Amino acid sequence: MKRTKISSLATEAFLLAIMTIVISSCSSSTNATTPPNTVTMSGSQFHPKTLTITKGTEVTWLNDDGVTHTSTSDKGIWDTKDIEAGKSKKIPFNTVGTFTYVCIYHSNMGMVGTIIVQ
Ligand SMILES: [Cu+2]
Repeated sequence: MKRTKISSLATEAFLLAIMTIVISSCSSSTNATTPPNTVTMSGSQFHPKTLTITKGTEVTWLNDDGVTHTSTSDKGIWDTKDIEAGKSKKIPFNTVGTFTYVCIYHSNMGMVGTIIVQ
């Protein structure tokens, strides 16, 4: 009887551990901790690929990858130049419009994005 109680406690502890892992992995996959107006660079892709902001706000590009990336307007409007792993750069957007951009190193891998300013 005593043995049964111990094993059920162990089972509860195990289930609690699993639930904690599931909950924490869910919150990271939904980017709950990502600040607004931020484009994360990971897996040599921009996340989100299209970001809509209001005129007058800054967009932060955050490099969450192991390699250097850039955010470079394909019309020459802005260029963050190199953003090293773990670093970030901000660009202000004061003009309404749709702006496409690339990472100069990985555009051939589909590392392209769009900022829509309203
Ligand atoms: Cu890149």
